[in-house]
Amino acid sequence: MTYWQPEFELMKREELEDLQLRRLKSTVDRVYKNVPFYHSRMKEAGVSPADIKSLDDLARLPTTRKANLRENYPFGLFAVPREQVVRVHASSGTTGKPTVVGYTKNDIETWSDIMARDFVMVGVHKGDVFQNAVNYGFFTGGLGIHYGIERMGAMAVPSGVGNTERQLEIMQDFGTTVLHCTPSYALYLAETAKAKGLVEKLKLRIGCFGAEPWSDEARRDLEDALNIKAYDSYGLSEMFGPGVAFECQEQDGLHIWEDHFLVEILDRDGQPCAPGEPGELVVTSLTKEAMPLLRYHTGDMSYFLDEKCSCGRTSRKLHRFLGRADDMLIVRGINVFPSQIEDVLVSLPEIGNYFQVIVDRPKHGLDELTIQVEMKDEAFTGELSDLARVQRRVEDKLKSILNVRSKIELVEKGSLPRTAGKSKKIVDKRDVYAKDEKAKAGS
Ligand code: DLL
Repeated sequence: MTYWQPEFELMKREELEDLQLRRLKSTVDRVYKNVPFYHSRMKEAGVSPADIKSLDDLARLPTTRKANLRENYPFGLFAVPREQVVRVHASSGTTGKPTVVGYTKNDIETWSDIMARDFVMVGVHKGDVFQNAVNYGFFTGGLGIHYGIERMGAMAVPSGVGNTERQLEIMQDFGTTVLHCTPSYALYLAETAKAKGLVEKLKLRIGCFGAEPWSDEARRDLEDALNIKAYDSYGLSEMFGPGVAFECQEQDGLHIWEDHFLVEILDRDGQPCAPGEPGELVVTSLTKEAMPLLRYHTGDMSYFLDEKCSCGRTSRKLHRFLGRADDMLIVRGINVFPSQIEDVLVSLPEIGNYFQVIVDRPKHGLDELTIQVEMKDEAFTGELSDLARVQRRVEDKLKSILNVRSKIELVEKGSLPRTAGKSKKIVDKRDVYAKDEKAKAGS
């Protein structure tokens, strides 16, 4: 077994907790002194840096949410003078002002080591040709992954986003062995490679996929289609970017790097969830310099897997993400996670990997859940009665899992939108109505 930083990856629990406490104290001290937002929030909560005596005192600290980043746009949460910030990344800002995150030189070093740790963990070697097929801009998946590849010594191929034909050409010409992109783009690449009869010409061994939720079945499809082992990669810009949690070769949960991140799983009321109970991942950064965050609500739902991992790493593992707390649909009062829908769809042999969930509320009516799904070519017999049978089968299976009826619309393969970035699987038309009503009320 190879490790990038065995001194941290294999650290005994007591040593790790000592380290976490030291780092937590230092982080709290720095934000109290240097970030007016945290200074006033801590004063309001009646807690000072001297009160942090054990890891349990974490619960006394104020929490941070995405809205707080927006309110402090662009640099208001920096804990170091602006001159020490050597890079920024930003979110796209589709839901308001973009949120900006900053990095010192040390932050870039720390992040590169975290990424290198992840890649070595899944078996990437120095000689590997590593194609990074994501956006190299404000998105952290471009430069974040890139620096990690260079740090551990494989060859970085910054192919960037889109242009699928060219991506596949590069893969063949350069002999790409490791691919990083979003899982939805990987599925599209796989589909295109198969259609062009290119799969045999590829040398891929490993796929690292993340930045959006995906399922175990999608993993199996990708592994079969591309002859690779596929690993789940989780991260968020507010905590550097990619690399926060990553699967090891056991492919059974994501190791979260607890020497850098102090993690909690909390329920809706902000109370810790019982082991195995899903809740929201809340993270405190322990080593970030430019923009440390206390108890950041990620909005991502998961739970701790508390068994020891046979890879030897001692950090706790998280179950594959179930979706976002705010993605959770409430349809006729029932909580529905898009990941539950995906799990059902991908388990049916007739159904392909693309789907879109549309939630609508007819005037004065009940919520309606419509799911457009692409059928696999081989499942098309041309007989209408066969289509109706598949449709019923999917509807029944979904009803038994979700406890709410949905309408299935079977669509032709290739007709749902493909994207090279994060895919949009949910269209909630009810929001539009809400806005219309607000607009009407205001006029
Ligand atoms: O998506 C960082 C990243 C880049 C992660 C490349 C992995 C690979 P943001 O754009 O800030 O950062 O989006 C973060 O994406 O809060 C999750 O909701 C979602 N997300 C990221 N990875 C996963 C994953 C990057 N493996 C947001 N499974 C997070 C499920 C994920 N959701």
